[in-house]
This record gives sequence, C-alpha cells and structure tokens, in this order.
Amino acid sequence: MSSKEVPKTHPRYLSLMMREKIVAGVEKGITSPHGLIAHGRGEAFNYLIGEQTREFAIEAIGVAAAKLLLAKYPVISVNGNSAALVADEIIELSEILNAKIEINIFHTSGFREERIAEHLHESGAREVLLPEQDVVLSGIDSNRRFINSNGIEKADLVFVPLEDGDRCQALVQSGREVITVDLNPVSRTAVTSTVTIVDDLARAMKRLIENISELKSKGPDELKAYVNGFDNEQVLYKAKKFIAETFSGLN
Ligand code: PTJ
Repeated sequence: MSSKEVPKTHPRYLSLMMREKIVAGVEKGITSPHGLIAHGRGEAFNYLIGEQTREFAIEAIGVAAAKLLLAKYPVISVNGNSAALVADEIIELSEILNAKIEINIFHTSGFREERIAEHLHESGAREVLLPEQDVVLSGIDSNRRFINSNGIEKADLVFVPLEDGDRCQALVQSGREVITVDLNPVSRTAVTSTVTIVDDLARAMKRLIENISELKSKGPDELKAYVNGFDNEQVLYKAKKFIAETFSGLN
C-alpha cells in the first residue's frame, strides 16, 4: 500500500504514514536499511504509550525548548532516520534558533551523507554541515566521531534525535549538553542525555517548535526558571511507570 492509498480514517494513519516515509528514505538512499529496524523498535514503544505525547514528554519538551533558547551555540545533528521523517521540522527548528544543521550518521556511508545533504537542501535548508575527517570527538570509535569544526565542535548543546548511546556518552563527557528524542526510556541514550523526550520524533518536533515560538520573547532569567529543578531521571521513571502500567492493564 502506498502513502496515497492509506485512508485518512485508518486508526493508525499517522503511524502508517511514518512507515511510508522511512521506506521512502531507504529507497532514496537517505536512510540505512538498519534504520527500518530502529524504526520498528520505536513503533513498539510508541504503541505502548498509546501513540500520544504523554505528560513526561510534555515536561521534557518544555525544558528542551528553554535550553535550546539559552544555548550559545546549539547544533542539530541529523541521521538517516530523522532526515527521512522530519526534514521540514529540522529546517524550521534551525531557522527559529539560528542553529547549524550537521549530518552525523552511525552506519558509515559517504554516499548517504551526500544524499541526506541533498534532501535537506531540496527541502529548503540553506546550509548543511558534513563531518570532517580531521575533526574528531574523543571517547568514541564509530563513524560518529567525525564532526564539523563549525558545527558540533563549537556546540555547547547538541540536539540528537534517535541517537546511539556511545556518541551521546562522548558528547556529555566532553561537557556539552545533549537533548534527545527516544521512544525507549531505558536506552543508553535516554539514560545518558541531559534531557530525554520520550515521544515519537514527528510529534515531539511539532510541539518543540511550538514551545520555542511561545518562549522566544522571554529573557534568560525566565527561561532558566523553566530549566531549574528539571530531573531527567524522574522523567524517565514516569515513562517507565506509564509503560509498565500499560502492560499491567492499568492505563
Ligand atoms: O543513519 P544512521 O546510520 O546514523 O542510523 C540511524 C539509526 C537510528 C539506525 C542508528 O542511530 C541506530 O541504530 O539507532 P538505535 O541504536 O537503534 O537507536 C534508535 C532509538 O530510537 C531506539 O531506542 C528506538 O526506540 C528509537 N526510535 C526509533 N524510531 C523513533 C525512535 N524514537 C523516537 N521517534 C521515532 N520515530
């Protein structure tokens, strides 16, 4: 069934549309075939939270919005899944924050990096940074260690949706703050990040952009008030509790 054939009345219309986007991403050479597996894992968790943005995510999105506005040099890191699913939202986010977009993929492929850059440019991005072979993030061995000297290297905060745990750990150890979106509240990325949004990427991006637009006129003191007292462990606890209650039939 193609995206045109998915009836809008289908109870899981949005989920099916996301599937179509990720398959199209693989066909276009943007998304790695491994990305299909990662997406399936995400879908399973999405199902367990009833495919809705829950209170624990709403709280984290509010804090993420304030942190992104407070950051001196925020950078948006893009991989094959996020490029296929939310290219327009990534560009909108970079514009309202005046933040760089940088491609950083786990499964090494120069071809795919080029395809992702092309896709983002076609979607309206003015500038897309690519990893540089002579600029390296220490504490990590995968392809993700290569970063851009005008992007992640300069960043004090990196937004890294659908991340792998190793790089998240390396970024945090380097003193940078990390905001992630990960439907799995027990993943290493979720546990290591400064702020974890346990929600579907497409839903979370929409709300994050809305929250940033609402908070944009606030000064640093007001923004800090949103951030103060935030406890990422508590947010993850609430997400795990919600999922456990779904399993036990309490939700
Ligand atoms: O393009 P590349 O080479 O960088 O590869 C990208 C993937 C995502 C394949 C790579 O980073 C990877 O293997 O990631 P993991 O380790 O499978 O982690 C992906 C996490 O994202 C998992 O915890 C999933 O539950 C979660 N996830 C998947 N789809 C979504 C999601 N979280 C939020 N929204 C989604 N749509």
